[in-house]
Amino acid sequence: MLRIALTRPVPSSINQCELTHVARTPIDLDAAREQHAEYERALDALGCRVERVPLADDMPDSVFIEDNAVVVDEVAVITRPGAESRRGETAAVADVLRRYRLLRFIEAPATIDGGDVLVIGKRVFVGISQRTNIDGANQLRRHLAPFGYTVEALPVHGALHLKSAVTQIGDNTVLINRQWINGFDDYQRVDVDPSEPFAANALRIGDALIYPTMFPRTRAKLRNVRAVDASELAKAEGGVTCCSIVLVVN
Ligand code: CIR
Repeated sequence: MLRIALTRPVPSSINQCELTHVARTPIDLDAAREQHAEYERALDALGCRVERVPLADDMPDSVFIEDNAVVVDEVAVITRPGAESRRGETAAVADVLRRYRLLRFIEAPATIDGGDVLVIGKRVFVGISQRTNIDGANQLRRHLAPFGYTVEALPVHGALHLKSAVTQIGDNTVLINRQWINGFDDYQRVDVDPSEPFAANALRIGDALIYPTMFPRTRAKLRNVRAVDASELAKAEGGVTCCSIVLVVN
């Protein structure tokens, strides 16, 4: 079993990124690139083979590759991102994923960002957000149902994406900000510290978590953490799940 982590370099246009809930502050390109490199080293240290999709320097949000595809063991569904400025990102990601998976495509008028999709076993949770609409959830269901997945749509309030509000941190455990999302009562829930509303985004690799240093209070509740400084990319409203697509190949 091999884990591949697809990443994409930080473009020099990142200061033109989309922003929804975060006020624009200057992003230091060198610092962002150094943090991204640290993130790739963390993936490597946790056993992933890091594979880079070519730089898209004129696409400000292209480093946030998670939004471009939903990948499960059997298929990769290429998204149609909710922000029009991001729709050009997907073609190069599809070209790489084609090596590893059967491809399916979300078509207009549906929109969906990978950040709105949380896969836990055969249950797929889709956040209905400013980026992802009901058509997006329904098309995803049609693509995944043949492989035994169920798709559950739920509204996201106050957060950019579902995975800003909840991520999986153990087989049966989620990290959650209940101000932004309801449900998940079938799981053990670890609440973010109330002073750290953005702290629910953790990237699980095997039994370990890649997790931002910025949230020390919530981090104290977590086990087996590999901490990374993700503060510069956070200014572009990105978290740790957004910067990779992790897939297993046999
Ligand atoms: C955007 O607004 O699309 C980017 N600035 C941030 C995307 C973050 N992606 C994610 O959480 N999956």
